[in-house]
Amino acid sequence: MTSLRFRSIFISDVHLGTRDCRADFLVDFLESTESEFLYLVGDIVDLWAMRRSVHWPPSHTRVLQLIFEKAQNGCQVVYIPGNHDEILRDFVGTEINGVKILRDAEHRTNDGRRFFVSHGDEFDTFVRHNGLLRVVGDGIYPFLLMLNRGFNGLRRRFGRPYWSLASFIKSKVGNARRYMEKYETAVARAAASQDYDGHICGHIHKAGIVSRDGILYCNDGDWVEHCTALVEDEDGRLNLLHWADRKQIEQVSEGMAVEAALIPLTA
Ligand SMILES: [Mn+2]
Repeated sequence: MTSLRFRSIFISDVHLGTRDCRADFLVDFLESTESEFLYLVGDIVDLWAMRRSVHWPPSHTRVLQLIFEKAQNGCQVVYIPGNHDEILRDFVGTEINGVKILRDAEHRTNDGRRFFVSHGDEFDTFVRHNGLLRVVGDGIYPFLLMLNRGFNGLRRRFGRPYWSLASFIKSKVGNARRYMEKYETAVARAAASQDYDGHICGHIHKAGIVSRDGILYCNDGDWVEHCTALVEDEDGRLNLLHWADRKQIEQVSEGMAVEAALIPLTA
């Protein structure tokens, strides 16, 4: 298998242990890529959802195996717990099979820029009382994801590639869009106040690379709806990869509009 090489890979919001996790795509992604750094930017194992019910097919074990294999083979793997795996925050500062657990991290790109890396749930307080959070809280989001599963099952039957219905609906809801913008602004402001060139996070399940007042806001997306990863090439450039369908890998580069990252893949 040909391997795609990157300097760094950032993924988050995998939600292993739940039915919505697209572990099949992630296994393919991890097997097809190599990197010097791998950042797991939170909500990798959904320990929170697993308290109610556990869905753990072999592909979920395979994801963890591949991560540990990468660490054993010299890749620097950092695990930053999010709000769905916050129990792991008790283990910050320790190392498990070569995987370092950190509360947050600083990543220096190969062109010398400094990025703050964190899951991003700490910014919820800036954007509280908004539509999307209520939607998430009221359980409509899991319902959207369930709808998404059925919809993509149908698409597969008709030979169409994966496409996120949940994301499409969210992008059409004004409240959700305003929430995303507020979130991006809060993240960028925090990075600016600490003299970072940018901030890399996840949490809101919307991948994007946007420049806000000279600060680069990067969100690596998720592996329940979009199957996206943020990658750094050898020149230090950051790109967004869509891995929803191997044949239709979409790449969005720095500087492109954030909405471009979410153009649905069409057959
Ligand atoms: Mn989260």
